Amino acid sequence: MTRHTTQPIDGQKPGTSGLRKKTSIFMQPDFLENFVQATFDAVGGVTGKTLVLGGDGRYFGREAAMTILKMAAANGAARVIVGRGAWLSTPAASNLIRQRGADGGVILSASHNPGGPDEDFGVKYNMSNGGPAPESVTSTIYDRTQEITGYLKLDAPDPDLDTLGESAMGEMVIEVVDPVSAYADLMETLFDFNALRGLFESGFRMRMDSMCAITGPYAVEIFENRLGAPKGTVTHATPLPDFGGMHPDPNPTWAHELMAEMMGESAPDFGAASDGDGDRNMILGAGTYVSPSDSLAVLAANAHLVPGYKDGLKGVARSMPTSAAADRVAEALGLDCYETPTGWKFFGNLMDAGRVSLCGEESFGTGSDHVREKDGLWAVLMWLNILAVRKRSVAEILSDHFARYGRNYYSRHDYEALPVDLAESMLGDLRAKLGSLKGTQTEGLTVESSDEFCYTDPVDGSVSKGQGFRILFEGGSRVVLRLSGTGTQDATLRVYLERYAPGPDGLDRDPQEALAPIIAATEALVGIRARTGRTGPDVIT
Ligand code: VG1
Ligand code: CO
Repeated sequence: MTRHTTQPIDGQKPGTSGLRKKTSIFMQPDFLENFVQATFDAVGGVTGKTLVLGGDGRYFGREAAMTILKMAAANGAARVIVGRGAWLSTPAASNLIRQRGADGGVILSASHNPGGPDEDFGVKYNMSNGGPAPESVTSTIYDRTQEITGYLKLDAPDPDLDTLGESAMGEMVIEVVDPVSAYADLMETLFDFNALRGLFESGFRMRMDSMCAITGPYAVEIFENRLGAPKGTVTHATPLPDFGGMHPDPNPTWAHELMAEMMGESAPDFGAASDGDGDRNMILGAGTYVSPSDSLAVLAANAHLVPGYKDGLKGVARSMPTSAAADRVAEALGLDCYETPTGWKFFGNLMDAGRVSLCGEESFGTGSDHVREKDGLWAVLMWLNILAVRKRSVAEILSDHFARYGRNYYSRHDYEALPVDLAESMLGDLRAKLGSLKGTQTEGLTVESSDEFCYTDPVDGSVSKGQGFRILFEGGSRVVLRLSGTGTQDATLRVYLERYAPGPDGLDRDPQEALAPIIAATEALVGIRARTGRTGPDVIT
């Protein structure tokens, strides 16, 4: 055991999902070590514990894994289960923690943020339930980073992370496992693999874009090897340290190659993409884009067709900015529906307590209680299984859904790289006038209510304040505004727009056009363009 003296480093406050920084900051002396020691301390030490370790293969991941192994050994951990090459997708890490009964895990990823020496890196701690540490733990981690004076790190040679099997580091066992197999096996327990093989045998064409990120090996194993999809179904299938220069965020802007193929002539029947660490998904049909909020609703309505959910769902949860499309399904099915703050960590208690089995976020995240993270490939398999049973196209399933439940037109507008002061003062001014907005008329809309979302966890009673500004208009339209908690520099303003159309008419409009009055009303009330000088959002999803 070797003790190194250190001193607190500013800026180690975990955000929406772990600590994310420029890679160069993570590579500065003691930066990673301080955060990891603070994390170990915050969870009561790791003496005698078993941990899972892995990440999305981005630049600095392998080096970070080596450091964390040496620290775990010096801190007395009994065993660390590592994905070969320090690779594990986020949902696969969650699964391993649960399946192996580990005490927790460290995930090395900045998720959908780009990777490389000049891009982003991240570290996240997950608990023994397999889910991200709750706010009570992340705030203890942060407190600890501000008072840290030393960390423990074994002076040992770098371990071999490329050979499966066990080795010793000091008193600790390092177990290198295949990152894919346990996860792929779990998927076989949830989905009808025979039906899916039949689907591909019948000539069904799919394109899966892994965006040079971690799902490549998982998707090749599941779709091509186990389900018989033609070789080459999965593109960008090799995880690269810089994601091949791609921005591994599965949305129409960043997955533009896939979009072009799916919107073009002779498009495949089904298209999907996932993000850096494999927890996000985008779903497409030939000529059809499925918004994530609608995807959650469709999965809720059809889950009983999938073997793993044949007895029905326990309940449904969505993050507050996610559209209420899933609420309508929950109501029809008589299910409880929960509204949580942004970030998967808020779903964990609800799943552990058996209150919900399906969760989703508008940010291309969907998942169930099979793990405690959102799960990109799981969502793709859910859609495939539903398509195989219903024998309808993605477009038909979507239009059936809207005809039955109505349509929640929805879009998110992101304004990136805003000066932090400007973004904060804009929202500060909005906060100041929140109480007086009721009754305001603008652009033909009347404000019905407005508030700042505060969440009380129904399981443990913990309270999370300041989780986004909501302005509701009469008639059920709304806008939500909040600042991103995953960026690594400047501020990103997220504006979430929603309008409900009950049908039967007006269900196939362009969302931007359907939302135009709300976009205009938001500008009148908040003045985003006026104050930032921008002419429009940087990313529209
Ligand atoms: C974003 C999304 C949020 C998601 C989070 C982590 O957070 O909006 O819904 O849970 O990313 O996803 P923010 O604070 O930037 O809005 V991932 O795939 O980056 O772990
Ligand atoms: Co992610």
